[in-house]
Amino acid sequence: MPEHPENENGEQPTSWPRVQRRQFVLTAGAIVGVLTGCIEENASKEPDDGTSKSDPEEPAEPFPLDAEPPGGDAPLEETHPGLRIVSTDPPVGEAATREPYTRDITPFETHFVVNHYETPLLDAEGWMIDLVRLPDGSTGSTSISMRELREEYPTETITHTMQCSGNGRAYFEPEIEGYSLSFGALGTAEWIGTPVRAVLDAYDIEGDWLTVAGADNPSSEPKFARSIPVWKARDDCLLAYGMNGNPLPRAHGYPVRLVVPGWFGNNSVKWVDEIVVADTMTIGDDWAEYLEWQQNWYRVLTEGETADHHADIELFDTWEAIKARADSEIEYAPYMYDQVVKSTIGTPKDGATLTDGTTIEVVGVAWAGDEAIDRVEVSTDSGKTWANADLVGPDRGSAVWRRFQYRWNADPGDHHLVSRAVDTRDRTQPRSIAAPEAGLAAIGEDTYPWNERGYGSNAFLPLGVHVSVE
Ligand SMILES: Nc1nc2c(c(=O)[nH]1)N[C@H]1C(S)=C(S)[C@@H](COP(=O)(O)O)O[C@H]1N2
Ligand SMILES: [Mo]
Repeated sequence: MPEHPENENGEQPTSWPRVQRRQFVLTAGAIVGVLTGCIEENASKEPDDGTSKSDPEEPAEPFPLDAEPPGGDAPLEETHPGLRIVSTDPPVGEAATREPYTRDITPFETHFVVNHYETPLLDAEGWMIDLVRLPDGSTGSTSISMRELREEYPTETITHTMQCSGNGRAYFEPEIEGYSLSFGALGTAEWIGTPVRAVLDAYDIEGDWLTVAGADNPSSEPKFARSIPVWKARDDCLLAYGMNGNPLPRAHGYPVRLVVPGWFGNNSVKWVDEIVVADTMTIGDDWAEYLEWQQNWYRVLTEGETADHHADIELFDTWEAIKARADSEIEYAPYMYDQVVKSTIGTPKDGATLTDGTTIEVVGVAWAGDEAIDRVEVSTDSGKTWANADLVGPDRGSAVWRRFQYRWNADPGDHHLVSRAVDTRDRTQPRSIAAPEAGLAAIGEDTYPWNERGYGSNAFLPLGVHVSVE
C-alpha cells in the first residue's frame, strides 16, 4: 500500500482519504485509456486490533523478498532434470516418467513447464503489478509492489493440480501441430501467495471479468493475457509468489503468477504484469494486444473452424460446454476453463516386465477440476472388465488429485492397464479420441472429440500402460 497520511492526533483515519492520483496509459494500440481516477483505499482491509498481519499465529512470510528463485537463471534442461524437453525456445517440458503420479506433491524439478515466449528475467524487489478498473476512470488504477503484495495481505497456501490444455495432444490422430505433450503436462504443487480477493477488496474493485497479463511477450507479439470471471478469482485464486515452500522458479512465473485452482493451466498466468477488471473478457480493438490467447487459442474447435470472439460467457465447465455446443445449446466454441475428469497411472511403468506370482500395485492419480473424484476403476484388459481401486492418501479438496491404488494378481502374458475416474456428477472418461468428422457430438459416444488444437483429451485408452508378466 502507499503511505497513509495521519490525522492531527497522529492516528490513522478510519477511512483513508484518496491517497493516490495517477495517470495511467496502457500500451499504445491496446487500451488507450488514460485513467485519471483515484483509488480510495479501504481502511477496513485489515482489522486494526492486531489480529491480522501482526498476529504471531498467521503464517510468516516463508522466505525473504530478495530470495533467489530456485535454479537461478539456468535453462530448463538444467533447472528441471525431471522433464522431457519438448522445446527449448520457448522452454516447454513434460514429466519424463510417470513417477510423479505416485506422489502427492510434484517437486518443481519434475513439474511441467509450458511457455509461449522466452522466460523473462524479472527482479522481485522492483516488480510492480498494474491494477486497473475499466471502463477508464470509473474507479482508477494503481500499482502494487511485491512488498505490498507480500506484507500487507493475508498469506495463503493452495494446493492445485494443474494440467496443460494440450496434455494428451500427442494421442490425436490425425496429428495436431503444436507441442507434442502426452501424459506429463500435469503436476500438483503447493502455491503460496495472496488471495486475489484480498487485493480486490482493498481497492474496492468490482466487475465481471478479471484479465491478467504476463510480462513475457516480446513487443511484437500479443501479451499472454487470460480473462477469468471475477467470481472465480474471488473464490479461490491466488497471486502466488511461492511454490512448494520456496520462491517461484523463473520458469513457473517468478516473481508472481496467478493460480486458478482446478482449471486448465493456461488460465494461471505467469510473470503477472497487469490485472484489469472489466465488464467483458478481452475482445475487440480496445484489447487488440490482449486477446490472442484468450479468443483464438484455448478453444475447442472442430476441424478447420476458426474461433469466434465473445465478450461474455456463462458456462465455465469445459465438459458441459463441449456437450452444450454439440447439442446446439450454446453458439460459441468452448473455452478451456474448468478441467475435465481424468486419471493417470503412475506405476507400473509403461513397458515394464513384472514377475509372475507377485501382487502388483497399480497406483495413480485422479482429478476432476472443480468437481471431486467419486471413484476410480482399473482395467487390466484394455477396458473390457473393470475393478474398483481404493482412494488413498490425503483428500485435499477438489482442486487436488486423489491417489488411487489397486492390488493386481497378474497372470503371465502381455497386459494393457488403463484407469478411469468418475466425478461426483457421475461423469467419466471416454474410451478413445474420435475422428475429426465426428465433430463435438463425439462426446456422447464414449469418445473424446478430436479438435483443431488438440485440447482437453481425457480418453483412457491412449493413457494406459503396457506390461508383460513373466
Ligand atoms: N505469461 C504466461 N503465462 C502462462 C503461459 C505463458 O506462456 N505465458 N503458459 C500457460 C500455460 S499454457 C500453462 S499450461 C501454464 C503452465 O504453468 P507451468 O509452466 O508453471 O507448469 O502456464 C500458463 N501461464
Ligand atoms: Mo497449457
